[in-house]
Order: sequence, then C-alpha cells, then structure tokens
Amino acid sequence: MIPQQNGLEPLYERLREILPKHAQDVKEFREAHGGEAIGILTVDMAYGGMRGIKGMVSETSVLDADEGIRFQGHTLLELQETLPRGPGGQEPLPEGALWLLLTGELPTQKETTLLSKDLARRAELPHHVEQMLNNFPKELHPMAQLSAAVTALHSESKFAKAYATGDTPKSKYWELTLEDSLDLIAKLPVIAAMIYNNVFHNGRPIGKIDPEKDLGANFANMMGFTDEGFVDLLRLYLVIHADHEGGNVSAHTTHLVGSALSDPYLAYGAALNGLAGPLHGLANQEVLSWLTKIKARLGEKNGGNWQENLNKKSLSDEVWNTLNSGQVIPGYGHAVLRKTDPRYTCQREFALKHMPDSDDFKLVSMLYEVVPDILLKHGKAKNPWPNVDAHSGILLQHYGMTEMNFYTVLFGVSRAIGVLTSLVWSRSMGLPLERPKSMSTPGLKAFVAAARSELKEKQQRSKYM
Ligand code: CMX
Repeated sequence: MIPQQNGLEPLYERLREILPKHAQDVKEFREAHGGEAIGILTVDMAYGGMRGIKGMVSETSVLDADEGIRFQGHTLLELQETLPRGPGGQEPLPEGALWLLLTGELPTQKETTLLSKDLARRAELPHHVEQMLNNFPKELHPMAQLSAAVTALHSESKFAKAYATGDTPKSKYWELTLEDSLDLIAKLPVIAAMIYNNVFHNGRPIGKIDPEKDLGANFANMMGFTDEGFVDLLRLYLVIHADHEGGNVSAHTTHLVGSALSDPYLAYGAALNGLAGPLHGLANQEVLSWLTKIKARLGEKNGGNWQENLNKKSLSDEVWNTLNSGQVIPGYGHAVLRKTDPRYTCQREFALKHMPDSDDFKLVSMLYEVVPDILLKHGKAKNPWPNVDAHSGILLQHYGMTEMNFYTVLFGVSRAIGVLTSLVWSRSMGLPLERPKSMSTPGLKAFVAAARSELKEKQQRSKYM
C-alpha cells in the first residue's frame, strides 16, 4: 500500500522512529495536562483576526516576536552556517531545510544529496497539468496558474487513492502524506518554470531536470538562469521563505484544509490562494511595483535620473504620500514580529556581499533608514520594521529576473517545504478536523453581560462569607 521509496529508506526509517514516538509523547502529555489553560481570550481577539490566540499546534517552526523564526529550534543565521551547501555555493540547500523540518535533525551532506536525487526523480508532471499550463492565457496571474496546477495534481495523490480503498489504517496516513508532499515539492519548480517561460518567454521549453543537480540549481536552470550567484540566491530564498510557524495565512490554510483529510495537493492549492493576497505573499510584488513608482517620480523632472534625487527627504515624502493616500507601506509591518525580520537581514547581508554598489540596494537601504520612524509617527502599525518582502525583489532584479508579478510564485515554491512537512507531523499525531467556535456580535454581547453579572453575584456573595 505504501509506495516504494527508491533510495529514501534512511529518511523513512528515521521518521518511523521519530514520529510515532512523538505522537505517543503528545498523547501522554495531553492525558496529564490536557485541561490546563494556555492563555486568555478577549473580545478583541475574536474581532482582530485571532491575533495572539494560542489555538493550534505546529511542530516544524516557532516564531518569536523579537528574534524571528526558528526551524526545529534553529535560527536562520545558524542554518546559513550549518546546513549543507550546493557545489561551489555559499548558501544553504533547501533540501537540507526539508530534511531538518521533517526529522528535527540537521542532515549530513549525504542525506541532503539523497533528497536532491529523490526530488529530481519525482519532478515530472502529468500530461494534463502540462497541457493546462500551456493553455492558460498569459494574462492570468502566475499565482492563479500555480494554484490551479497544484490543485489539478490531485490526480496523482497517493493519499487520496489509498484513503479511497477504505482499508488504510490511520497510522499510515503520515507516510502517504509524505509521499504526496515530496512529489509536490519536486514538481513545484517545474510548474513554476513552465509558468515563467510561458508568460514571459514565449513558451520557451524548460529543458530537462539534471538528477546530479540540487533543487535550486535545477529550478534556476529551467527558468533560463545559469549564473552561480542567482542559483545561490534562489537556494537561500527557498530556505528562508519555507516556514513561519502555523498561524500565517498559507500555513494555517494548509493545516485547516488538510485537517479535513484533503490530500496535500488540495490543501496546498488552497494555501497558495491565500499566499497570493497583497497582505501576505503578494507583498513582494507590491514592494517592487511601489519602488518602481517611487523611482519614476524621483526621476520625473530629471530625465529619468532618479538616483540624483534620492535622499532621505525625497523618500520620506514618498512614504508619507503612500500613507496619506490610505495605502500600506508594502514590506513593512508584521502580525507577530516586532523587530527587523531576520529574513530581511539575511537578504541584506547577501546584497552587501554581492551587489553593494547597486542603486536599487541603496534605495532599499535608505527606506530602511526612513520608514520605521515614519510608521512610528503615523502611529498605526504595531511593528514599523521591514519583513521578508521588503528586500527580495531587488535581489532578483539584480540577476535579471525583472518580472515582478512572478515573485510570489517563488515564495509559493518555497512555502510548500514548511507547510507540507508540518502537515506530515499533524497527520502523524492524528490531529483532528479543525473547527473553532465562532460567535455573532449579539452572542458576544450576551456572553459579556452574563459574565459581568456572574462576577457581580460572586462579589456580593463573598461579602457575606
Ligand atoms: N503601512 C501602513 N500601515 C500599516 C502597516 C504598513 N506597513 N502595517 C500595519 N499597518 C496598519 C494596519 O493597516 C492597521 O491599520 P487599521 O487599524 O487602519 O486597519 C494598523 O496598522 C494595525 O495593524 P498591525 O496590528 O500592526 O498589523 P496586522 O497584524 O493587522 O497586519 C500586516 C500585518 C503584515 C498585514 C501589515 O503590517 C501590513 O499590511 N503590511 C504591509 C503588507 C506586507 O508587507 N505584508 C507582508 C507580510 C509578510 C508576509 O506575510 O509575507
């Protein structure tokens, strides 16, 4: 019933030890402490997008408001130093992050290579998905193409097929989910490269996957990029965007849809539709289009020479104009973070190393100097610091990937690594259908009134005791 893993046995063997043990640990923890409170709920939380509610479990990563994300306990800075790198590269391989997120253990170079080879073997798309991608109008946003193609891969789901037989034990769900997840993670770069070539390069063929190369190198090559710097940037990009704990829109959607035992293709297709929103993943496209507008305005009276008008005063005016017109500053602010996003810092370090003299980098750096103070003065955003999306676009531009409405697709290729491994963990613990309780405003008002009168009664009673 469980498909042959062709070489990935060491990973499966390790997971067969780790995941059931963890599930047992959780069972015992719940038996002993299941009734203990882990926070309070307020009316504002119910109206405020559930901010701060501790209401779900996600094992692969945890986000600290000040420190940023940790993948299985490791900061991104640590991972940049410890995860295996690609040949000739200086940045961590996404396959290494995948192994770590799945097992909680840092992989060796050999284990990472095992995954690279396995993913290359799984990359081929079924004909109907290729055909569908080739038939999409060029005007259809790349994210809509990506989510439709991922949903259509449902035809390949080993989980859905095994479930439909009616004799698959629950204890096997995680293995089938892992099989689908690996297949999907392998196919995503192929889908993305087809979208890129179809929409922006007249349907140029993507070429063949090289089983000797890593995921990032193959992905870059399929999109027509061979520059080693770009390949390394893509590896870094795929690592840092992979996971951001469980509550963000794409992770939570995967978890929610997956909790209905929808297969990983259906769950991740839904997640991609959330990632495509401007307040979430689309912000990387929004940043670039905002920067482009700023440059056009700075260069307006100067024959396009925006660099000459680039100073803190002119940039501050631009930022205030955006805020005063009721728009958000894309790439700044975060629902959880309260300091500069380490994913921003990673990218800034990359830029300092590879493109210190770039004018775009100077623009983004100067924004970093002016935006936080302005957002503080503006007085709304709880976090005035940059997030991951503030920096990624200009790095891609530097290497010639100028098509900004493709950028969220790269985010989509990466995010699968985190949220699907999280789904594997959820299935191994047998987490149930997600179904929080919602209330209406009259219901909430009645609840608050009842709670108040109960409190009053208690206070009255205690007077006579
Ligand atoms: N520019 C202007 N106003 C901002 C702002 C920004 N960058 N960030 C937050 N605010 C405003 C909010 O719109 C909100 O205003 P209202 O009260 O009028 O609705 C107020 O400040 C309070 O918001 P918050 O509690 O600080 O932030 P949220 O948790 O509600 O939202 C986020 C978080 C990311 C949606 C928001 O900061 C934002 O819109 N940022 C710009 C878009 C962006 O960069 N998104 C990418 C986030 C990273 C990712 O998921 O990829």
